[in-house]
Amino acid sequence: MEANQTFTMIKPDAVTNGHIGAILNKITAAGFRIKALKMTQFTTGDAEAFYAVHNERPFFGELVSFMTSGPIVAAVLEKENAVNDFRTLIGATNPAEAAEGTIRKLYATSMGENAVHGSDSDENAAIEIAFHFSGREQF
Ligand code: 3AN
Repeated sequence: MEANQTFTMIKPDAVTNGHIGAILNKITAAGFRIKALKMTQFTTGDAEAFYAVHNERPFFGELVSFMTSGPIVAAVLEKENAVNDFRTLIGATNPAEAAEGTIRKLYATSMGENAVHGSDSDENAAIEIAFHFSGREQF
């Protein structure tokens, strides 16, 4: 299968709780290659734009306020079947329902503060990668 890319963020809860290294380790151990990586922080405007698809959802305000509450680590990951394989590695949105051994099962605290983001399609991965990284930041 052809290698493709997905986009991830280690969210403010996991950064604050000291899980950056452990999460990156799990990602590379699962066969993903890191093609871009940076620590950054969303402004309110950035977060509202990034999550615009959710702006009618009841948790939108909570989501924006959480995602701007501290730094994140953004990354571009490459692997065969990257989008789907990464969703499997991170587990269900609600950590209580996430499978054993998944990143959310290990490191997430709640449905909102769920440790990591993973793109849900190739199309959205491309949009999310372009949102965070210029061409010269991708290797
Ligand atoms: P996923 O991140 O698994 O693709 P989505 O796309 O349904 O999940 O939701 C995007 C983000 O919105 C989630 N990662 C989570 O932080 C937040 N979120 C989703 N559902 C809820 C909820 N019921 N309450 C609070 N936050 C939520």
